[in-house]
Amino acid sequence: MKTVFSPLHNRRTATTELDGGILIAPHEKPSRAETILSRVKQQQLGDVLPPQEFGLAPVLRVHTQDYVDFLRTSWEDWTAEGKPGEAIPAVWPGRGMRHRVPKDIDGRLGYYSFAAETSITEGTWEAACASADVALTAQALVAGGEPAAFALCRPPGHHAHADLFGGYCFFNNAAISAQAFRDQGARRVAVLDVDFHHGNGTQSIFYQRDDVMTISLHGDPDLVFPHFLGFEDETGEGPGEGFNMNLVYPPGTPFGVWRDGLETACRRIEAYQPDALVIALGVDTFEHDPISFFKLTSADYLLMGERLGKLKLPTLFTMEGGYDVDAIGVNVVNVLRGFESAR
Ligand code: OKP
Ligand code: MG
Ligand code: ZN
Repeated sequence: MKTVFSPLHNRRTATTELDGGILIAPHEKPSRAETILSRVKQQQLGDVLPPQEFGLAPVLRVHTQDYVDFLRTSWEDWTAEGKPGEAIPAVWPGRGMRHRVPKDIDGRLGYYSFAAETSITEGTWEAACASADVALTAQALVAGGEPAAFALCRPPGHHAHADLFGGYCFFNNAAISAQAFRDQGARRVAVLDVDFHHGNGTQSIFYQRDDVMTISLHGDPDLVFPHFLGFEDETGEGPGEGFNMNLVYPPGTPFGVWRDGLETACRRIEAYQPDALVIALGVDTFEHDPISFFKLTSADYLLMGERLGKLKLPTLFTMEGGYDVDAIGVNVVNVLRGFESAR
């Protein structure tokens, strides 16, 4: 399958992540994408293409205009105030407070975020735009008849809501792509999130809709990020009731257990009969991932890919998490090769 990749991912080079009360070097770093790209080439997965530019119209199908404007200007607004470091939110509209957009940049950072680990930096906007273009270019390949394509997105996207950044995510590349499939005539689209973390942004964007089904397998949010969404009783709302599924697992979960959830998810997708499938592909389910607690091995990713391939659906993979950089290339390409072996 073809891979879409942009060197502009490199415009996002944050130096800080708030973790454990100190600022650490971010887990979500440029070498992640470069390592995956090297493995794609070394394993000859297929051609590597640059993205086309789609502009903001397809992004605005999923994100609000005011959020997009905020992201575009936030670094400028931050530096104009003479702030010495990276732009980190530190205040939020808590319970009982007003949900209105303040003028001040500190206020707007809080209004448009749900977490503080993710700093906005010079180049973040450019990288986020390039990441969306990567997803949309791969989506166009699949819409144009390719059986599958790999969008090597960075920064990732699945935590981003219509108007919230956080969890290393700014634009929700999987949601933007799912909406693009719909806008190009797909009747139903399924988004399956196999990243270790709950795809809270994707869930939230489609929660009241039955035309995009969202399913996520993830670590129990009672114990891990994003903490405030992703429980199994969240099944959708209004017309969307029955079209969101969360499959939650405890610390130490091995592939033998996780795979039952994958099977449940795949059967639900088969019953839904979508015209296209988007896989939010994170490999932070890996046994040695530094921030996660599942126990998948590198060989397990081949089996994961095989099951996904058996769905026999036009499939777009968008890159999400995975923080053991030494293994990330092997694990990602194992999913994609496993997928192809089943077709
Ligand atoms: C992004 B993606 C580490 C806390 C990390 C943020 C996790 C974001 C994950 N001590 N909190 O889903 O891989
Ligand atoms: Mg997930
Ligand atoms: Zn993750």
